[in-house]
Amino acid sequence: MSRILITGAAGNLGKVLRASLAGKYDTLRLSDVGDMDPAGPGEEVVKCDLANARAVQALVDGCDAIIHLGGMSVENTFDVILDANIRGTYNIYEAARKQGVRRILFASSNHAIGFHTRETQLDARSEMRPDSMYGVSKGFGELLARYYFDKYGIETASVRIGSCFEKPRDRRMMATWLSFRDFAALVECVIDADRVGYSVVYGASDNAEKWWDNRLAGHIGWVPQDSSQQFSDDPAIAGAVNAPTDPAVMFQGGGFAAAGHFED
Ligand code: NAI
Ligand code: 15L
Repeated sequence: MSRILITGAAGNLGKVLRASLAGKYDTLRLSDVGDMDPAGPGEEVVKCDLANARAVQALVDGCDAIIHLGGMSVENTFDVILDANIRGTYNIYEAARKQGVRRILFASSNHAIGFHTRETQLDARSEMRPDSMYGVSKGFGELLARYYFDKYGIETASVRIGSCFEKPRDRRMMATWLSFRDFAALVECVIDADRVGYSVVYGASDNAEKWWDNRLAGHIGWVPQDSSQQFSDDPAIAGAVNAPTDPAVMFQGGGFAAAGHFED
């Protein structure tokens, strides 16, 4: 794998990967609809709207693998989700098929399964239960990836990322937290694995409260190193009082499950 395309490169996780993957592959092609820092050594910077099919064809040309992070990363109106996440992800897979890209990491989300209750243990075979239109769009992306593997052999790891931030922001994130270091290591495992096939991976660190079992993704070889326990004394965590019948507490998707519909 010598040229890796990262979509969503101007976003939080795109910036994390830009730094952590620097120098590890021949070329990082960094893309976003938003502004990015100029290209450094071993980098190419390409501004592109994922909803523009022709621009995405050109963007993907010459790439060996794609880390597809770009899109609307929280709940929004259907029109916004449609262009950024549904059309955008379709354009990426079509471009991959036409340009011969063999492997993709799709940044899915815990919100594809967010209506499972907190006491439910999930693995890669668990039913999708999206908690938002955003979660529905991630479910679409996962199914699209499954289809492009079965029909065209394009490998994908659909990573159902939990909460990838510097530190957990509330009690729920003690279970869903994914450290930047563990995230970057997971991305490298997906790029470097002998075979990914079609895989679903839950993106959480080695936290004490666990909802997700990654044994069915053991072939990817990712072993998270960090734990949210180091933050258990943080006032946002230790001081919080959570009612067990509050939908934001009952469901794995937290506030996304409790929120109303975003009108167009
Ligand atoms: P972010 O919102 O910081 O970054 C997303 C980037 O996508 C932005 O820079 C934005 O400009 C770009 N983008 C949006 N629409 C676009 C379009 N039409 N064309 C081109 N680029 C477009 O999100 P973050 O936190 O970096 O997340 C990255 C990915 O991981 C997203 O797909 C998100 O849904 C997913 N994810 C992130 C989680 C987290 O905890 N950070 C949790 C679960 C999933
Ligand atoms: C996500 O999918 C979002 O992109 C992120 O901003 C967080 O809200 C995260 O899920 C979460 O569930 O904590």
